[in-house]
Amino acid sequence: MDFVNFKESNAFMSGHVACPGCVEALSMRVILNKVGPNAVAVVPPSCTAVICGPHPNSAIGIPVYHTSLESSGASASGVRRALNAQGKNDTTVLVMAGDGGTYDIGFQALSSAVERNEDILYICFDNEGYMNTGGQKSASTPLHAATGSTPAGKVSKKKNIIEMLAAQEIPYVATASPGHLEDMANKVEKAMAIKGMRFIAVNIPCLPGWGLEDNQGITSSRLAVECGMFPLYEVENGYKYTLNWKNKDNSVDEYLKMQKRYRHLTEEAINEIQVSIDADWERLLKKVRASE
Ligand SMILES: Cc1ncc(C[n+]2csc(CCOP(=O)(O)OP(=O)(O)O)c2C)c(N)n1
Ligand code: SF4
Ligand SMILES: [Mg+2]
Repeated sequence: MDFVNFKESNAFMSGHVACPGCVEALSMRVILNKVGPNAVAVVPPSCTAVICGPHPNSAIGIPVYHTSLESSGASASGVRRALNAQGKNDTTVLVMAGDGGTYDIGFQALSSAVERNEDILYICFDNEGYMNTGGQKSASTPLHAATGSTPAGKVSKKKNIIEMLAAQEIPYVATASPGHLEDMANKVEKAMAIKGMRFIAVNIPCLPGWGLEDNQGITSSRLAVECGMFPLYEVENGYKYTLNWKNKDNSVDEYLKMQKRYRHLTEEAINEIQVSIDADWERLLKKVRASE
């Protein structure tokens, strides 16, 4: 069992309105406790915004700027500069956004902020769809997953935002999982020690959106890592790749079977997913070896 090395500081409070069992709430607790009180959050519309809740009843212990879905990267850049102008260069600017607000609608503002190497810690809670609006597909939705707007299954692959940001030579980009909380806490700590743009995508199995039981969030996120659907890795300055979970040991079968969004799959479709995951894993291994 993972031991999470942080001191509880009431950065995230009980009484929030996440779905019971949601591992995004658990992840927020770990991340906010690691970031600490000297921070300002920038949050676009998303489950995160709902979980944070409105002032003065916010569930999180730092100020929150609720921005628009398009503009987290730009809003956070403005907050950063305003803080710097006040001499508060050591205050963390923490974006917490969903995949729709990151891979799709907010991508232009994010990509610009990365290009300017703004001093921002950007967390993307990646539940692979527009979940607080009822579960529509995003660019992050994986191949063949059924969503409200792709009821027969998505016809394209999940967009690989990690590689896109690595191509921009971002100082730090990583993936994290609520099934590996110590690794998540370590990554936040590492990112906090780096200046410039940092990005962590956190895999969030969405209970209603993926068709999971309330107690299956952690198991699903662990299986995602173990079967290679969501590899745990980091890329520093665009070239130094580190794999944090090396033992890809499961086929995708068990992972897919837990989720109602995949219940329509044929054997052929499952095989297509397996082939695609295996090929992505091999490509990732080559990059890891090349940077050793
Ligand atoms: C430009 C724009 N389009 C649509 C919306 C409506 N909207 C609010 S939240 C949301 C879903 C966001 O999805 P994601 O970023 O993945 O967050 P999640 O709800 O999954 O946590 C949408 C479509 C909006 N606020 N702004
Ligand atoms: S809709 Fe999904 S991601 Fe959002 S709070 Fe509920 S379980 Fe969590
Ligand atoms: Mg989402």
